[in-house]
Amino acid sequence: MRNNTIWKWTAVAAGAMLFFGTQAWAAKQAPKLSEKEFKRGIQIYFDRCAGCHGTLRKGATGPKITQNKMLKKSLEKLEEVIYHGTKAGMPGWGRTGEMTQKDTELMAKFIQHKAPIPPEYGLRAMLKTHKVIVQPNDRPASPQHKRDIDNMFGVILRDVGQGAVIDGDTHEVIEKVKTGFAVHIFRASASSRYFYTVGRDGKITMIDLFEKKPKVVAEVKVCADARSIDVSKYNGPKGNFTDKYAIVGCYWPPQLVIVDGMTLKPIKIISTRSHTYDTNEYHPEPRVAAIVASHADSEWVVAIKETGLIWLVDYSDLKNLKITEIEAERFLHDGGWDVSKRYFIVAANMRDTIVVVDTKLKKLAAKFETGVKPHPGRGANWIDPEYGKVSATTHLGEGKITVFGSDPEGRPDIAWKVVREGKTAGPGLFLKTHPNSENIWMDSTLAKEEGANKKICVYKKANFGKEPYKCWKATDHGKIVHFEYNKAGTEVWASVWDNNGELIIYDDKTLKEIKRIKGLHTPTGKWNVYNTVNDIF
Ligand code: DHE
Repeated sequence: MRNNTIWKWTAVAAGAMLFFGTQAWAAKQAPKLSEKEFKRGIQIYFDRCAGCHGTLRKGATGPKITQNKMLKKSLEKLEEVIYHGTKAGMPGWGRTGEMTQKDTELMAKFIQHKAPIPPEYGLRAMLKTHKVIVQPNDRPASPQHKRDIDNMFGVILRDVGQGAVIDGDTHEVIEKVKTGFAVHIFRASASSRYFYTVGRDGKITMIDLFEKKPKVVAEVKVCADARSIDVSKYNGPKGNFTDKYAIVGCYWPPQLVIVDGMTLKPIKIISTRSHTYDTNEYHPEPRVAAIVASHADSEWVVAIKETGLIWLVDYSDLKNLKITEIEAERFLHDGGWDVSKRYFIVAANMRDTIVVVDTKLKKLAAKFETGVKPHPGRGANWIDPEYGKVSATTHLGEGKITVFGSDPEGRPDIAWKVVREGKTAGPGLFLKTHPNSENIWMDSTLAKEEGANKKICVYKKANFGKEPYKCWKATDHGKIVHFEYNKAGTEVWASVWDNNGELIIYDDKTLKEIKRIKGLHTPTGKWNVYNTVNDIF
């Protein structure tokens, strides 16, 4: 027994020596960087790399790039990868002009250093940033304009830290408001009155659409790095929670933050640090990916990327919080609802898998492979003439759209099975449709061939072949990214993403261009109020 204990301790000591020895070796090998260069490395890593590789560089959508692994590669090799990108999907930051040659050299050296661990971010720090610009009681009781709020669009102007609110009827930019840096998504409140935005810097803003011109009425920074936000939507026997709370999903620190839905005052922080669903290994950085508000109960459906868990967070009693933990798949990312709004469909992109959760039974419904790195955005749902209710995803890793059955009650034979596949103009990010449309639109934003990321492809629901019905070059500058329909489902809006950005508005029936809204800096995602509140896609 005693011998056993001695052996155990000897093994621990030997392990520790090996570990610290490796650390010392690593520190010795790391190329020299001045304090100023190291700080610049931290900033560039946060802006360009952390989203895919993780703050602690343990890997997710991109591979693990820890110091020990990077020290085994030459600086020349690392510079080449950072400058030119890889076939596996890493962007060529130098090639696209987003990093200078000098920065790629700096970053090659930076990743041969140990990943600096950013500080935690708690309630006290959050409260210091909290501002209620217009108190709820001082806000107008009814709209102070004649516009149709339901047909307004919120548009991200990514690199200038702004959001534009555009009138979907007149196509007029009503107002540009200050938001967090590189806002990732807009979500409309359940009541349609507010837009909530979340910046990559973790700042959230609440925009009141009743004001004469859309106005930020509250803001707070709740994370150092974030991507997702949603509101409480439940109104039933447990009470009326419409817009009572909002929830923010942080990348760093890895946590969920629940805030008051009317003032954004932070109420509760829930850490997501836990163990991977399959190997039960502790993960120090499980980042929060997509969040949606359940239609079946007082719950948010929260996808936790690195642990592969989906949490159903019940907001009906925050003092006695209940979380249902569903084992799903690792590296969960983006997702949305099927047409019945019972099934949450989300990509586990690095496992080439789509995961489906039944929010009524609160259980995993299915997992199946679709292609290389599925990326549905919020997805697309329609009625296929042969297969009935179907849903679809595009892919980050290949130019492919995959269509699968999504009606377990009506067509159990093909539910959560791939029924169709088609080509797109290249690896893409988003697809979109609308119940009143005959078409499905998709981008190829990540395509590397000359000009392919400037294309739009459209498939016909009634005649879905192996090739798109039509693909065309939509712009001679920037890249095409993301689509949104107007409320009636008659127009499709596409973003041209660059510093001289614009929105192209198409007639969905004829696929003809109606208008370009110019003068928008780096427009990316956009959300129509009605379609967002009602989860129409
Ligand atoms: Fe996104 C959705 C994370 C890169 C534009 N993006 C999401 C969601 C997550 C996410 C978790 C789901 C939020 C939800 O529904 O609650 N995105 C990430 C990343 O980690 C990644 C890969 C790298 C990063 O550092 O951010 C990344 N995303 C991008 C882009 O490069 C895009 C095109 C422009 C940008 O802002 O950086 C981009 N992501 C979007 C958009 C959505 C989105 C427009 C929402 C789509 C929708 O229709 O709702």
